[in-house]
Amino acid sequence: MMPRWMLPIVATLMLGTSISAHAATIQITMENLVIAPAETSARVGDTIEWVNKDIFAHTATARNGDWDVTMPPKKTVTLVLRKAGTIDYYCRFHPNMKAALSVAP
Ligand SMILES: [Cu+2]
Repeated sequence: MMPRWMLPIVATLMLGTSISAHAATIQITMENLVIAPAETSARVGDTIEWVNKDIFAHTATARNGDWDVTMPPKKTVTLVLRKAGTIDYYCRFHPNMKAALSVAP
């Protein structure tokens, strides 16, 4: 049992946690060989949701090697951002498909 006086402190801590954990889910579409939007801003902890609307596979391949995600046709693949920075990425199958992701800490 914790002492009664600690209860408000514990409640405040829990509230603080839920306020800071405002991670967003950001959708990026791949359709007709185009990544839209081409530039996306996000924060560490956010989830990127790539939606492949094409009938062939695409990838989101970070040029700095941080991640390489494959989207099968008509599928959505998610990635939780763990690192800050500006990441240029492209599709390995269609190198003309390019986009950038700015991840704030
Ligand atoms: Cu592609």
